[in-house]
Amino acid sequence: MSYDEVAADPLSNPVGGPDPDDNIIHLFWLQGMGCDGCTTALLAANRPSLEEMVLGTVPRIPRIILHHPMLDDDSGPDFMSAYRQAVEGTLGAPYVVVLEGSIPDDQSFPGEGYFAALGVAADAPQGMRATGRPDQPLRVSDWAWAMARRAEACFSIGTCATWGGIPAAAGNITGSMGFMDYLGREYRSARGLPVVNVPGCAPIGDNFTETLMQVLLYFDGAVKLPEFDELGRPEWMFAETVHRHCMKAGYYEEGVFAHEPGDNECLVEIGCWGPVVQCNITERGAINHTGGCMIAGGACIGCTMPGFPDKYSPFYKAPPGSAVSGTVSRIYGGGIRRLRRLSMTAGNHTPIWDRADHIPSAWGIAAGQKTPAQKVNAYFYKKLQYKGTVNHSARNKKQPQPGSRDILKQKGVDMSASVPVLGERVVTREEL
Ligand code: FSX
Repeated sequence: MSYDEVAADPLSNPVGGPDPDDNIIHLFWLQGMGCDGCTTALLAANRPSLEEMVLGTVPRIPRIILHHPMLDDDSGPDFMSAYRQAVEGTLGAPYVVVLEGSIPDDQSFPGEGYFAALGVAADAPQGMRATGRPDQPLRVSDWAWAMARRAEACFSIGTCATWGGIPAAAGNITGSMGFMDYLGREYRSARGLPVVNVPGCAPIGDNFTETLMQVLLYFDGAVKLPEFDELGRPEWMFAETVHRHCMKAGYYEEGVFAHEPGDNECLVEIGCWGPVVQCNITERGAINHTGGCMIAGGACIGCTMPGFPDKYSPFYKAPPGSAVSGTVSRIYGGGIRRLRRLSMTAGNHTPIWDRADHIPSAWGIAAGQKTPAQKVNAYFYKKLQYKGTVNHSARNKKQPQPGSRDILKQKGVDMSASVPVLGERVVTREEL
């Protein structure tokens, strides 16, 4: 069942929910050509966290039995036996497969060559290619192919597993590719799903755990199948560009640009591709809604995109398109910025002192000290602002001038004696 078919009947659940008496699901982690950053991202996830998933504390989600080459207690044949049972169909429970890192093209090697391995020939399930000695490593590419057939769903975590990523960049000899590329366009899991893709180098851990939870909730019948885009990404995470939610986007709008990484301003002129990159890091942050590339002062290098890294390199150069958009932004943004400064200055002063010649605090400009630009801006701005509604500017003018003790003192009033202010007697500090 494809995404399209499921979308036509969103609550369809072709296999049914997990057995409530046996509410577990195995998660087999495969590591291809990567840097283990995806595992680090998984460990940093907290909505939900790996701990919550393996403890089975997420409502309506089966408890996850994690099989991970780096995180498992077991090793050797004890660790590999569950992988073998999954391929042979004797595991006794459903499972999903998660691939981290890309699949190298070691299938092209006749015989025993490999770039990424898991287990040895002695661990091989029936039918898996295992040549040579019993201690000969088994290829991850063979495991991925053998396990995908019975998997409830297959996930790519990270850009390497999704599109090929750095191991597929120019000059790499491994011929690496993404999980979807490897399994083929027609691949569907036991539940009818194509490979689910959660890119990013490294990915946001929460993007992965949230997607996994959404798919498991769908299997449970609790929710509709989540929306995925035409590239198999969670649509709600990757539809928007980095720039749209970037905390530095306001600088771009006003035509103010950073000169070096770490500067506060928009980073587009020092190599940021955020305006054309689909990623939610500026919304979600890296870990626990904190940090992330632009938040930490780093330019977006397009790491979630299929074209990464070659279509976004060299990372230190500004994207060619930014020369045009940046120049336009400097011209109109510069004007907008100056007008906003006028409004900001006005907004930083209280209306009660607008007519006074003596200002008792920092948030007022003496009437005689306003610049012509401030006066003109205030006049027309207020006209437009209050048009068709209550004119608070006019009402402010009818307000009595407050009797600040500072102003009274400047006017020569004896401040050692109590004074009447607005008809009331104000006592001195000494009298208090
Ligand atoms: Fe790739 Fe994973 Fe980049 Fe690394 O292992 S997505 S190199 S940060 O983390 O595969």
